[in-house]
Amino acid sequence: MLTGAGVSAESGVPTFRGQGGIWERHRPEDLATPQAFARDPALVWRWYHWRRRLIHACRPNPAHLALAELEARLPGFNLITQNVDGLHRLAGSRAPLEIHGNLWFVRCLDCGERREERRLDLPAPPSCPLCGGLLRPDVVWFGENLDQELLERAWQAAQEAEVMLVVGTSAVVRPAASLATAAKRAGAFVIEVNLEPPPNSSQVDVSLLGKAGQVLPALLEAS
Ligand code: BV8
Ligand code: ZN
Repeated sequence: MLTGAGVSAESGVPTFRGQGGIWERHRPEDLATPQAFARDPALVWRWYHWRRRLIHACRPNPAHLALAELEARLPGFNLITQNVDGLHRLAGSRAPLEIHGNLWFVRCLDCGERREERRLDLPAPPSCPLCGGLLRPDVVWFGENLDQELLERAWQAAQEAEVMLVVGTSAVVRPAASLATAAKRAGAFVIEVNLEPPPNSSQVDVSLLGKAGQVLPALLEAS
């Protein structure tokens, strides 16, 4: 499994690209980069504060629940997600590989201390309880490397997959998007679930058009 923002869309979490996406109002390089945070930590944190409050009110939708159920039924099931909203875990997925991090965790710029931070009354960047340094959202920004160990496990899962389901991603962000290509090259049958057909250059064997919250429960029924 590789999921993107489209799997959380029906929970009310805004996607990034396309109509209503959050990149419509902000340029990603203005907010989701280490340079942006260095330049204006208060502005970048305020954006995450807004997203945390919005996502806090969102519940897993039938797509998340169907994936948690599929995991329970299928041995050797791996879920890789680009989403930072934590909804797969909330739906019961046991060990989602959150390759872009999780916005419910923060990390200290100075001492590296990483901790869960669920408070919703933090309009300004919090400071580290250990060293007083600035805390940042524990997510991967553009231009930052992904966690090597997580990425290694994701490549492994992609290369060993017999079937790869790619759900709700525009597949523009690297290296996440390359995971589907790697799976395909290693012989996996690639099924895409999206509102829109894949670009013709894509390596999708079957494209299931529709909302993840409807298609995935139907796939579960049929499995
Ligand atoms: C890296 C966390 C090595 C933060 C995110 C030039 C300069 C510098 C870098 C680059 C460059 N060119 C390329 C790069 C690499 C860059 C990249 O890929 N850029 C892209 C934009 C061209 N990648 C990186 O920088 C990565 N790091 O490469 O390190 C390196 C080091 C130094 C220099 C170079 C390289 C780090 C990438 C991680 C960035 N962090 N998020 C945060 O979220 O706050 S990315 C962000 O996009 C989210 O994580 C999101 O998950 C991800 C992908 O978006 P999608 O999930 O696909 O969502 P999107 O809105 O795009 O699409 C939604 C889809 O769902 C649509 O297809 C829609 O049709 C569908 N949909 C909607 N509703 C539904 C649905 N489908 C089904 N049902 C529905 N109901
Ligand atoms: Zn610290």
